[in-house]
Amino acid sequence: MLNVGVIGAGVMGGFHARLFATGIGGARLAAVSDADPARAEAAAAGGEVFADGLDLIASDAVDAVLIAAPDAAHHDLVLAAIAAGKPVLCEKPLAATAAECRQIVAADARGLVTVGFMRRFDPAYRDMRAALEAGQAGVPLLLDCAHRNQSVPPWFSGPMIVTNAMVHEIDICRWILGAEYISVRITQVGDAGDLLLAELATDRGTVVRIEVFMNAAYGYQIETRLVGRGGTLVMAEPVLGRVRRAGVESQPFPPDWIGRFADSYRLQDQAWADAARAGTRAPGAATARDGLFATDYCDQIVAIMTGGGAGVLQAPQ
Ligand code: ISE
Repeated sequence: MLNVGVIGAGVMGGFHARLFATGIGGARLAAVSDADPARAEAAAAGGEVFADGLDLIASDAVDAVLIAAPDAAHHDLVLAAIAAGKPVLCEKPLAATAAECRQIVAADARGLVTVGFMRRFDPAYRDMRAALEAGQAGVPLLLDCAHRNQSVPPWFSGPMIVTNAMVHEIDICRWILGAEYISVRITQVGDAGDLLLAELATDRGTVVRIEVFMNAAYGYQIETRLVGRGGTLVMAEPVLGRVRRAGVESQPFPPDWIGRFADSYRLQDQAWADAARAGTRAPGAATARDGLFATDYCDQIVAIMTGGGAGVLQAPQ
């Protein structure tokens, strides 16, 4: 049995803690830490409670660590888990800056670090990647993505549309195509700064087009279409149950990403726990290096967005 400690008991930490307390085979929730003791206690479901994540990492009761603390704390916590020799699953981003990610990559010689890009475990994305690999679309020309949130809180500021939201497409499109980005053109639509279009060229010739709309109002939705020379792949969206009423059929959207990706988080956490028990890495999971690439590309995109809207992207080192 793998004893998992969860650091952070906010929305994501609380969600992961529930998964390990109730539904991940071969693993159990051993401990939770949070600066707010009541929140930690509520999420711990009877496990040990710590005020400081570093104490949780050092505890003999914890075999593996899941980090869902605020982004700025990731770097120190991940390095502490590596130093303790414990497998660690860190929510994205791996760290707040590319320089911090680089330190983690350098320290992670044993490959203990996994970054929580959970879309890599989403059955719909996996199907699309497998279909592409099986030649169903031929040569991929365009990967067209939309990422819409119902609304964002007031503290969600300018660059976060890239570093907090678009970062998922930056990672998953690299993963689907096996390609790196070489340039980007950004269009900010409207005055509110809540709709962004990015057109990225890749080194394999495919164009990646990403719409991120943070205040789409109607619900949370992810749409992805891969147009190839030999066929088009349209990503399936989970159907939440249709309502037929008064001559109309309607289909609800989830209010947020947990509704859309609950299954992906579960599959990710299960695969990570299985691999941690076996002393290996979960196939397909994002490594520390993938975390560095995502953060580095996002930093470059933010700089380009601020400085005019189009520019060359350097391969992260
Ligand atoms: C949020 O932080 C996430 O990580 C979600 O997966 C993403 O879809 C959302 O746009 C972000 O704000």
